[in-house]
Amino acid sequence: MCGMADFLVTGGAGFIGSNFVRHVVATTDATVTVLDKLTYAGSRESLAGLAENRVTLVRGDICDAELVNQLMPDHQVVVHFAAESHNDASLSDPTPFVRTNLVGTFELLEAVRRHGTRFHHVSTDEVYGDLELDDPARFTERTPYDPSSPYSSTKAGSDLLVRAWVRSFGVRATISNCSNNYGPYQRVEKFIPRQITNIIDGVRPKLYGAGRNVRDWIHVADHSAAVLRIIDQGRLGETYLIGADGEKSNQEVIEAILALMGQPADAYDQVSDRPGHDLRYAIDSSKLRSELGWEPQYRDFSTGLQQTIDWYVANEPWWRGQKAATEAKYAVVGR
Ligand code: NAD
Ligand code: TDX
Repeated sequence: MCGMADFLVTGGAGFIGSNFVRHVVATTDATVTVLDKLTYAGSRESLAGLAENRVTLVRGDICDAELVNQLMPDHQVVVHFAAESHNDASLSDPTPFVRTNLVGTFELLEAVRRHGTRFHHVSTDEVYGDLELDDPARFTERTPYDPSSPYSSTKAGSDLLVRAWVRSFGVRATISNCSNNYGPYQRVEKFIPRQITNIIDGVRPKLYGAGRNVRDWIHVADHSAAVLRIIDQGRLGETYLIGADGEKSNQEVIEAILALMGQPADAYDQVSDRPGHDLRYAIDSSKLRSELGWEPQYRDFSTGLQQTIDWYVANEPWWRGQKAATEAKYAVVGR
């Protein structure tokens, strides 16, 4: 590294992190260092085409205290996306979830404490557990924490570490908890890209259980813009929920993908359910909208979904190498 970069983006070679880096490059003059371990979930190709004088990739682990401390003085803001992020993987082996999500966040907090660096922690609505299908309630910043899976419990723990470091040590941090993202560069292990790439391969999409579970979908570009807005204008120590009023059952999402890809509405298979499967997530993002004036740009799910399908059709070299190994892991658990 030479010179001062504005942002240190952990997990910037992953799905949301790489979209965030592209958003920063497109909408600001800032420079970015990406710190990413390049696990199975990260790839250099997700940052392809970005100017070298704007974005530098450092391959490394957020649990590596020495490396993290070395990078800190050269950066003004840490934007922390790095995590083990897949619920199904956390059921097969929780070990890296505890390490990266808890210990990794701890090491970053210790480094920003030492150097006085501004910190933004990216988290998930799953920390609040789940809602009943017929419950009119949505999650707010005041909803009690009640995570279900090894993934969401380690994310909840990381949020609590951030809150404690703010209160105990005066760390200058904000937290955002976002709903389910979709868009380009998402690993094919996740629901929407898995089904799009299945259909491209002539394989029937796989719906867990009856498909009644509801997720609150937001386009990744809207998430990126919200994170940047919170970094610019958010109040220190505060949590902001990010969501775009996109509640849909998994069955509705599969049927939408099938329709846009010219397949019959019933051309999918029901497979065994995920153990402990959260029923419904729903975000009330009125604090973010009223305090910081953020609004989602993608209001029509089928438009965002069509663009996402087009991206996977056009970018097969990006995902082809992941597909067989991902499906082999699902085959082991019968999903
Ligand atoms: P992802 O799995 O696509 O990317 C994670 C990235 O972190 C990868 O590039 C990986 O190589 C990197 N990484 C993992 N362990 C690391 C370590 N120890 N050190 C350095 N880098 C490491 O995940 P994503 O879907 O882009 O999620 C990013 C963040 O957003 C996560 O914190 C996740 O909890 C949160 N989030 C995700 C969603 C969603 O719908 N995907 C929704 C809300 C919040
Ligand atoms: O093949 C599938 N069939 C299916 O029905 C897969 C992979 C998933 N599903 C269901 C399970 C969920 O109800 O679709 C829904 C979405 O599944 P995932 O894409 O695995 O996401 P989810 O478990 O909801 O978590 C996601 O949103 C919150 C991200 O992976 C997390 O990182 C984020 O915190």
